[in-house]
Formats: sequence, structure tokens, C-alpha cells
Amino acid sequence: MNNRNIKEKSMKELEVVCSDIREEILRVVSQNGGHLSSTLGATELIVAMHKVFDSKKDPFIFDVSHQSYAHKLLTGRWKEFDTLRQFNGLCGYTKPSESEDDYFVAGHSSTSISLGVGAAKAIALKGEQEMRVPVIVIGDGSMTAGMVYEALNELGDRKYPMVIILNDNEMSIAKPIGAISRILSSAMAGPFYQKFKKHTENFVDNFGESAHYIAKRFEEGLKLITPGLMFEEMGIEYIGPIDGHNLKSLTDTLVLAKGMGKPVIVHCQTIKGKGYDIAEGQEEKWHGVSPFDRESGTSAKKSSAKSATQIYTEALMHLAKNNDKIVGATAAMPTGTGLSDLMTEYPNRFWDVAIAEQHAVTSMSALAKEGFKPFCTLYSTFLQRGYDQVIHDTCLMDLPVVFALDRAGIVGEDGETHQGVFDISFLRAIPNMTLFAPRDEKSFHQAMGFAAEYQHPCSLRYPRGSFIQTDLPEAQTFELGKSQLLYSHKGEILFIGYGNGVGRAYETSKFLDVGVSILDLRFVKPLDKEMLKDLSTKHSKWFVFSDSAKMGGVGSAILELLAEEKITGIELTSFEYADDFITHGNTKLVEESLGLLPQQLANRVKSLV
Ligand SMILES: Cc1ncc(C[n+]2csc(CCOP(=O)(O)OP(=O)(O)O)c2C)c(N)n1
Repeated sequence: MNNRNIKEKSMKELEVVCSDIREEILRVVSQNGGHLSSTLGATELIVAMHKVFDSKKDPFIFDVSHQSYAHKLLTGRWKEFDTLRQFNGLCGYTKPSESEDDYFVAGHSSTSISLGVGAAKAIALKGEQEMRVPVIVIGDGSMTAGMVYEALNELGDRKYPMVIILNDNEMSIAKPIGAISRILSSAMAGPFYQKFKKHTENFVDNFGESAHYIAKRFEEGLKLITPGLMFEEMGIEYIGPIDGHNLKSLTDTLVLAKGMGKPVIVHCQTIKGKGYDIAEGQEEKWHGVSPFDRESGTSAKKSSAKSATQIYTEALMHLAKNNDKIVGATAAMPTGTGLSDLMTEYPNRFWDVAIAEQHAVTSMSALAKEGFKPFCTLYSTFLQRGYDQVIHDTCLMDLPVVFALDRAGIVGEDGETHQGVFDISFLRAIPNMTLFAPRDEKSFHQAMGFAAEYQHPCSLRYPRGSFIQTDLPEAQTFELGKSQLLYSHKGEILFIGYGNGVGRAYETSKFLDVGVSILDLRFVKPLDKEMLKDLSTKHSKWFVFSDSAKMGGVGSAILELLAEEKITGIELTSFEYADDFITHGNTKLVEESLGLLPQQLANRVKSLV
């Protein structure tokens, strides 16, 4: 099936297409895991887009793009859909290298309207004969990020033709937070307001400009802060809300919007999880899932060792109980980052600020200035959004904000948009910033204790899932810039591990028949200069293990120190990630493809000594 014959199908036939799509999504996601409820809810929207627009020509832009599975199925990827999110298989997000029908890579939210504006400028500049119209799908949750309003600000002024489908399911991953979501779901978006507006428009049509003025003031006077009013005041047409599962009204409205030749927001109300009873009404649970049994809805994955996120929650709960200055924020990921319990227990001190990483960083900085101790809890990949704020608002002011970075390292099936590999490189360069990492449960509690007391900006990182389990000696108390030598062995080889890299170093050592010294670096900034200088007199072959980008990472930091201290005669090999984006798939398979499994690393060590 492809989008070409969608155009020829009747409404009845399109309904069958929707139900086939849902069936295929459920079959494959229950097998592979993936984003389920968002994509089920967007099925009719996507089918209607393909009926009215042409993805070979019009830029189809999906915000985050986790809801784009139906688009993948309709654009020649039905046969490969079984490989969704698997290593070497289809990506869970849009990806132009996978299909020309995917306009852009996406995975981080709220970029879509900027992309639409950029595409529209290019279309105008190229003076194309056959008009192409960007068509965008953006969820209500993604409407909270600042980028959206930067784009709307320009769009409302320049009025480039484009259709923005606002997919309003009244959910982000969790319940959406803030005024925007209140406006979108305001009662005035309902039929009463629509009727009122229609009457007003007829009145205005009949009586001209001054009536328009009076009607507008009347509308405002009633303080009808509605989505329509908000967007129209910005200079963008608004249609809606319409039923986002009704193919007829969707296609009719999209045809109308496409023909308007200006920016139009089509506000569609949808149900997250539509078509899978078990998921409907349990939106957060079914947003992103691991493989599950379709009949019962139970997860097929057995729970393994305690996750790093769980340890983070326990440690922070403990600290927050004893110190009422401890506060925290997450950006629309309360469950993912383990902050839900704190938000329930201490609703006045822990906040979900919605998808607004920049705002999370800056607002936590102000709390730090006021004497509080903020834990800004984000996935490593999403702190990228708040980089300037970390420099400008936290570090320049030298404020004691803790950046707790979850999902550091390879994240598995989400792939290249979500890999948590850059944080060390981009944070290490910022003055006043201190960087450290735990390697297991005990060291995590110690690292958190250190963070809670530390009076400057700092960041700690931890992996998705659980730490590599080892029987290495117990962690000692965290002290600024102090490493811990775990094994000392007379011989040329020194393994230096950082965070989860300590476990990897240990696993690798088990495949060698020579003894090695193992150092838990703990702090990549500041480095333990004394320890490293001492070890340079004992070992000449150093190997660095850390789940981070090689460029600017842990190995780089150590090489800089060796150069500064004029220490020669050390051969340093870093087993961090090469200068490439890392693909999606089962983490083990991805690591194998990069030569990073312990057995492979041991072979590389053998070849180098
Ligand atoms: C910058 C950024 N922060 C956080 C996320 C994590 N995230 C992925 S989807 C999502 C919710 C999006 O909600 P919405 O746009 O309403 O889409 P829905 O899933 O409800 O259809 C979040 C928070 C992200 N992708 N990008």
C-alpha cells in the first residue's frame, strides 16, 4: 500500500486503511516495543494528510515524529515494518536517509514549525511553479517549548502558506503542564464558542470594518482566551476544534486549509491510544512501551536489576526528606527521570515544567540564587536544549545547580536523536562546572550526597537501565576531584573507567590473561591530578572506558592533563564513541557494531600491548 492509491480511495475504504494500519502498528509494537498511543491516535490525521497532500512534494513535518508510524506504512515501508526500532531496521522516528517521504530527522520536540517556516522561505525563494505546501503535525505537549513561539512569531508576520495540524490529545507523555494546555482545552474551544464565532463573522461580513472592530472587542471583553483567539491575534488562521478521528471532516478541512494560501492551524482533537482499548485512558503508561502481550497488555520484559533511575529517586528522596532546601525540576519526563514520587511527596518543591528545558535550567538557577539546592533532572540528550542557559544563567553566576543526567550513553532503540553521548564534551568546557559520575548503587548515593552539599554548578550522569554489575571493591566517600584506585597491579596496563565505564573496564579485564590496574576516575572535572601523575610512573599503556563521545570526552581531558604536566611516555587509547552519530537498536548489538563489547575491547587491548 502506498500514498498514491490513498488518493483514489473513498472514505469507507480509507476507514479500512486506518484499521489495517492500527492492526499492523499493534502487531509490530507489541513485538518490538515503541511509541504506541501517540501513533495510534494520529492514524486518521496521517491518512487524511496523504489524501490531501503529497509527501513526494509537500514537506511532511512531524514534530518529535514518534507519532509517524502510519506515515511510514503509507510510504512504502509496510514490508519492513517488522524491523521497527531494531538494529539495521527502520528507525522509530522520521529519517530522510530511510525514505524520501521523510522531510527531516526529528526526535527532540518543537522544531516542526521552524522547519515549516524555513521550507516555506525556500519554496518562495526558488519561485517554484507548482506550489508546495508544508504540512505539520504537532502535539499539544510539544506546544509548550519556546521554539514554537519563536517560529509562530515570524510566521504570523510573514504569513507563509502552511498547514499546522495541532494534534490535541490533552496529553504530553504525562499530563501536560501550564497555561497553553489550559487554553487548548478551554471550554471555549467547544461548539458554543464556534457557534458564537460563526455568528460574529456573519455579522461582520454584513456590516463591515467597524462591526469587525466591535465584534473583536466584544469577544475580548468576554475574556474568551481561546486557542482561536490566541493564534488569530498572532496573525495565524485557526480552524477547529475538529474531530481528529473523523476522516471526512479532516479531509474537508485540510482541503480548505491548503487552499487558503496562508498559515492555518487546524486544531484536531484526538484520543491517545485510539483503537486499543487497554491503552485508551492510560496514556502515560502506553506512550512508549517495551514488548507486551496484546490480549492482557502485560509487559513481556522481566524486570532486571534496579535501574539507575530508581537509585536516583531513592537517593534524592532521602536527601529531600532531610533538607527542605532541596528542590527539583523535570521537563515533561516525570516518570522517565524518576521524579514522580518527589512531585507527589513534595508538590511545593518539585516541578514538571513541561517541555521547556531552557526554562528548567534558568528557573532552577534563580532558585539556587535564592538559597535553594536545585536538582535539574533531565535526560542527557535533552540538556542539549538548555546549553546556553547552563553557561549564561548557571555557570556565569556560579550557582549550585545539580544537573542530574539520566540516559547517559547509548540509549538503545530510540537511536541517534536520543543518544546521551555529548554531555561531557559540552559541559567540560564551561568554567565553574564540575563533572562526576557514579558507577554503582553505593557510589550513586555517595555522589548524590556530595552533590547536595556542593556549592557550585555540577553534573552527574548515569546510564539507561542498570549499571554494569561487578564485584569490585566498595566505593569510598566522594571527595572533590578524587578518584579511587580499585585494583593496583604491577604491569604496564592501566584501565581508567568513568561512570558505567568502570564496570566495562572490569568486564574487559576478565578477558585478559595479564593483570591490570583499574582506576575509578569519578571526576572528569577536576581531574585527580596527583593520582594520575603517580600512575604515570607505574603504567605506560592507559585505556579509557566511558559511555561518551571521544572528542572532548574523558580521554581528551586526561590527554590535556598529560600535555599540561609535560608527562611523556604514556600511550593512551580511548574506548569512547568515535566521531559519528550512533544508530538505533538493541544496545548490545549497537555496542557490538562499534567494537565495544568487553570481549572485543579485550582483543583490542591485546593487539596494543
Ligand atoms: C526537547 C524534548 N524534550 C522532551 C522530549 C521527550 N518527549 C517525547 S514525546 C513527548 C510528549 C509530546 O507530547 P505531544 O507533543 O502532545 O505528543 P503526543 O505524544 O501526546 O501525541 C516528550 C516530552 C522530547 N522528545 N524532546
